[in-house]
Amino acid sequence: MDANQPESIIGGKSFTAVAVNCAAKAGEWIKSKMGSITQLDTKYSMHDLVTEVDKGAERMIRNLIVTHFPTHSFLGEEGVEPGPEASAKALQDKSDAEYLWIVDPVDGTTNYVHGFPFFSVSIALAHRGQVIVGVVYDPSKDELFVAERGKGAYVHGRKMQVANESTLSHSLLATGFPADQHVALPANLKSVQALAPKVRNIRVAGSAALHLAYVAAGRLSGFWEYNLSSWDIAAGSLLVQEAGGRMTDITGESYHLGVRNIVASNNLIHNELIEELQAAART
Ligand code: 2AM
Ligand code: CA
Repeated sequence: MDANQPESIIGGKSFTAVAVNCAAKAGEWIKSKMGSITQLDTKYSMHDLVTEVDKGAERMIRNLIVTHFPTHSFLGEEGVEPGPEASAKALQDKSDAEYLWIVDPVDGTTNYVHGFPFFSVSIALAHRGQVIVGVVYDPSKDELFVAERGKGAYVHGRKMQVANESTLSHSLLATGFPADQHVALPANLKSVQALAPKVRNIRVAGSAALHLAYVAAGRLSGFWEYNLSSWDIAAGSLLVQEAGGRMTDITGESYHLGVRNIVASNNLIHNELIEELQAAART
């Protein structure tokens, strides 16, 4: 073994193996609990739900990660107070971490509660602020999306490649309706109104992480959403990049963990998509 090789490379395989193991275990458990929710709480607003399953799944994932990597840091949605300020501060507080696991135990909780089978477990590992492993697991379809930096993105062993649409008019996009009813929701409704006539169609399926995995898999040409948190995006960002896509914020700035207004695409439509989003924001 080369002593000069960074630990991220030496340990790369086992990091990914642990991430996959956590996602698979938590995903199976989440699925087994579907339809048996006894307590439903709201967080930031009546649109922002949390269940005992979100909390239990995060505990399960955190325990597994701590067992394998006791020196690593952990940022999970359920360990942070609700609301955008608390999310941003929690990430800022961990900005010195060498290795940081960023976890959303159930991305798409509203779907989960309603039995709409589009939710996921999202697990990322960042090394000095850069995502090096991203895993998104969809227990409803038993689809596991995995990316390692520099090694490609795979769904059940098949290499993923983003879609090849080169214009918005041929594109299938996805977005999300934010929980914040005052600023982010009206802003995104303007975007939808501007883009809907210009694209093939728009889907709003309710899990940002899974939408990003679908961009990576070439099932969506692009995705945008406002006011997301690091745990909604981190794992999916690497899937998209490793599948040949592009990740920026709405101004075109390259993706980093602090980005909340995310634009993901197959690269080919990216500039056109950003121009339309910015034009809509000016109206
Ligand atoms: P969640 O299910 O983990 O909360 C749906 O548009 C997307 O927005 C989902 O990824 C959902 O993640 C996320 N989301 C829901 N409420 C949110 C909030 N208050 N702040 C940020 N993201 C939220
Ligand atoms: Ca969640």
